[in-house]
Amino acid sequence: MLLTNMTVVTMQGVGYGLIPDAAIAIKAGRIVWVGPVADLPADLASQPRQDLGGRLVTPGLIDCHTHLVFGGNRAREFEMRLEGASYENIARAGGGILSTVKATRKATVDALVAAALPRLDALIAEGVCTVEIKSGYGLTVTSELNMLRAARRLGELRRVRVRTSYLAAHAVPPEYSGRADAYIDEVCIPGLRAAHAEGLVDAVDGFCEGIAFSPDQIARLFDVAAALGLPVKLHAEQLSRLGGTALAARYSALSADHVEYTTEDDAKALAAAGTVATLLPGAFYTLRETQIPPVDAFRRHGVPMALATDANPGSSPLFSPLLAMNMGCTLFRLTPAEALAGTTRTAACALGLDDAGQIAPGMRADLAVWSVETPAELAYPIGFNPLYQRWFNGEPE
Ligand code: DI6
Ligand code: FE
Repeated sequence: MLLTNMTVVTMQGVGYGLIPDAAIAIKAGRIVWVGPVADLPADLASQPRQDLGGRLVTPGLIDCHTHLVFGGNRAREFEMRLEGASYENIARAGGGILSTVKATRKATVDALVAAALPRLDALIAEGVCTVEIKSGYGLTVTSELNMLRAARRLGELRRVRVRTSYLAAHAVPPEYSGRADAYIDEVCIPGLRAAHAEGLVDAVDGFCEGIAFSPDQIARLFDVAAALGLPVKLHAEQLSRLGGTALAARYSALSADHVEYTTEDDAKALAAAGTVATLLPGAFYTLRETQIPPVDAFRRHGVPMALATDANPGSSPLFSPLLAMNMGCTLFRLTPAEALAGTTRTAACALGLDDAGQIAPGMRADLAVWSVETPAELAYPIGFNPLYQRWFNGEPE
């Protein structure tokens, strides 16, 4: 198959890597050639063609941080925050994450899948081809495994690639109240071994925060992940500075996520470790935070920045990667090119994937075709979706 008559945003090298009047050749789900149509090799020129009408083609989007699988919703908590309660106070009073835990424990795998499908469809409708999905609302071995089984099932029901993260270290459940260490030893670690044995874990995640787990507790879990050969990532420095970013760097994490309270020294450590900083403006917006992640320090030290929805029922009920890009620009002052890199090339790094997020020979043919003229038009509008067509694994829909 040969795609022609488009501008390709390769996301190769620095910036967009634009190729005007381009062609892309696809074979067996992979890109085999991309370049100006004038340079097309003769053997490819005779392939069946699809004319894309002068549109813009980017890599299929990658949402590298979501909590798409959960039971219930937190609309009441939204109202409580508007009445003056804070996110942390609600959490400490047993609401917040723990209220979603109650609903998630009651749900069957089928019910979790059914509830998550429309959320996943919202991402797909905006050109998402790869999505990361975390556990973390079960907090028992069985319920965490069920969340991951639901995530895997979603990847079978839709034409999308799902990468799972095991996030049992998300909150201390009521039955372990005041005994976070015992929870790590008795649930998180055995649950990780069980989930890994079932092939359910692509990465291990944690929430390093005053309302969740300390760096030492997370480190014990990460030691087990390392022994199992699993990569790690971490919710770090979202609401306060506990040293989670430095911990993530020490374990050569794929990513440190949120990172609002990360410092310049932390940025240096991330750069040295090759760890991505994943920015989550949906949570910043929802919680009306004021501490902006140190984007300038990340730039100065060459820390790659990813950008994701953090789609979840509490701190970031955001199911639009395009709006995440707009928020990344407006709230965090990313350039539109950084925002697009954050949802393509760098998002792939944050998931440890080397075959997605760029348009180049050897990459998966996951593409998003947009009815726009320039790539900045993706991040610029609010609540408008210019997706024309999505290609997944070399097939259009
Ligand atoms: N940080 C987040 O943004 C989500 N989890 C986390 O550790 C929020 C989860 C929730 O509020 O339900
Ligand atoms: Fe999160």
